[in-house]
Amino acid sequence: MTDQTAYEPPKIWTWNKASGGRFASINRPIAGPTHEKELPIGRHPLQLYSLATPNGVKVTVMLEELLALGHTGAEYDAWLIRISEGEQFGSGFVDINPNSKIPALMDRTGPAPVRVFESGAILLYLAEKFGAFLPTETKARTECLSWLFWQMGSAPYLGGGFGHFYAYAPSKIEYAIDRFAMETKRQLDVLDRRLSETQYLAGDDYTIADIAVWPWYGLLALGEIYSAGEFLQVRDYKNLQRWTALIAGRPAVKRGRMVNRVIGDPAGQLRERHEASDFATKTGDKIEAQQ
Ligand SMILES: N[C@@H](CCC(=O)N[C@@H](CS)C(=O)NCC(=O)O)C(=O)O
Repeated sequence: MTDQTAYEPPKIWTWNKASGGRFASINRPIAGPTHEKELPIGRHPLQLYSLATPNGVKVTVMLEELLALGHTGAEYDAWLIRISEGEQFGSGFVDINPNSKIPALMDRTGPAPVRVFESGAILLYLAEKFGAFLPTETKARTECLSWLFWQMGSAPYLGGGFGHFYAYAPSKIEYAIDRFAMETKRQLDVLDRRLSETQYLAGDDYTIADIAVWPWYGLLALGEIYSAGEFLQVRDYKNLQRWTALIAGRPAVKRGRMVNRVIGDPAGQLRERHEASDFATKTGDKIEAQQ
């Protein structure tokens, strides 16, 4: 490892060494596919290619919420994309998301398939398609979209900034951890103050804003990402804690969290989801018991 305090950037950056740290093996400075690989297609109108990271969980929670509301057109196949094995760089995946990141959705409902990438765009697409979890009145809709876009702009500081330097970087750099812990706590305070005024982020109703924010900031508030609950003193944010618990209790959130999950308690892992009944019959513990 280079001594970070002594590092002088060269005139031109070149990709000549592994950066170290978790996920270093999948990082590249170029886009595009690395290999030919078609994606599987199941029998439902919606085909999701994902993994149960916070960005992936937003979409599976949304789909489970839509199904719980009775929207049968939201039936979906959720295929696993193992990002640590570079599956996001397969040609079929890149055709759906040129940015090579999960989640990616293909809507095959109509004669011409529609691709959607970026989790916020997927939530908005589904909310508009089914007329759910997005207010129609201008002021309320705008508030909802403001929080949705807040999440999309803010979470990279939490994940790519704080989470990366606190949990994944090969060495602990005080400057970087301080900078991003400061920003993360500020963001937690933004949410806590907002949730002192309203039940949900956009107002009285549960919307795609909550569905986008919860898998990042709710899970952080529960101490479930980056093992950072104590470090960031997340219990202090009382209104955030109230909202986090409220959403964690929703059955669709519990199901959505299980889809495309490959870590943790086997009973909480549904690696691929093709039918609603898979939650009862195909979780990791059931598969292990059959072997
Ligand atoms: N802004 C994107 C971010 C998606 C994203 O960062 N996905 C990560 C997992 S959470 C990923 O696929 N990483 C693989 C890679 O960077 O190669 C979204 O919200 O959809």
